[in-house]
Amino acid sequence: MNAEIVILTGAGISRESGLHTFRDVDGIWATVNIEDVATPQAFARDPVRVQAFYNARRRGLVDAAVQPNAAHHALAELEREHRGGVLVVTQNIDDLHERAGSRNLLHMHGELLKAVCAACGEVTSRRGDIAVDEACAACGAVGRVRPYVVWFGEMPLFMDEIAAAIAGCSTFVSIGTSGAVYPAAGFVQMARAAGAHTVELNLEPSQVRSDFAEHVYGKATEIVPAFVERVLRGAR
Ligand code: BV8
Repeated sequence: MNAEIVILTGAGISRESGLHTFRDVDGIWATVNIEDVATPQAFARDPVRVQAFYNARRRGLVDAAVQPNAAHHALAELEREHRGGVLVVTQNIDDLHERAGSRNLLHMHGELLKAVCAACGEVTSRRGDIAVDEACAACGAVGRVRPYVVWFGEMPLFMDEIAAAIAGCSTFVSIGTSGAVYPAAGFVQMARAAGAHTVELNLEPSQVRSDFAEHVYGKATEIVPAFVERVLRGAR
């Protein structure tokens, strides 16, 4: 997957679409503990609570009020117009990048609108709730169907493709992420080691701000279209 520009996105890019982030004052982790809903142990201990947490987020995402915003659309335009190739690696489990038109896209933490059977690995599209005692349509196992989401302590998806893309890129851009979660927060160091120019676009400095060569702070719907405009006009 050779792309001149690799872009990492986090919850901040979807904030202006109405989806909450995680670590802002009104974020998801302000009202619920990661250990209670976003680990394999939590799922084993209390599947009712974990399924309810993701069913509520899935219902929120399929709400017609939630639409891609100008930042998602700007990245899709950059992919269409930039000849050197663009890859978006998102930590987000929403589908707003796809709906804005991004195609070269990797969901490293999974997708809220998919389910996976922990018994047989079958991945299916899912817009409705997942029931705790659901039987897998492929293998029949009961109670093993879970959100297709990477929990804490689980290996993120597409790590080999992401490492290869970062090793070959000339510009690495991070948008709307606090730099709190690894391995995603370490990608900027991999990009610097590969000689890429590194840019942080965020509402405020992230926890890995000092790893970036360039910084632009502001709301994603304002700074991302402006950044894309600069790149497409030829200036970096
Ligand atoms: C793994 C899916 C290993 C679930 C998520 C020390 C070092 C290295 C690793 C660790 C460590 N200690 C613990 C670990 C492991 C752990 C980790 O990093 N923990 C953290 C808390 C310290 N990592 C893991 O467990 C990962 N796996 O390491 O596996 C392994 C090895 C071998 C074999 C097996 C396993 C897995 C991590 C994935 C967890 N799942 N998501 C779900 O969504 O429910 S991660 C979770 O945080 C979120 O989903 C999100 O994807 C991710 C990052 O959050 P952000 O997207 O950055 O959101 P946040 O709210 O934090 O920030 C938003 C930013 O936006 C803010 O900066 C804000 O200013 C900005 N913003 C707000 N509004 C706007 C804006 N910007 C622009 N415009 C706006 N309008």
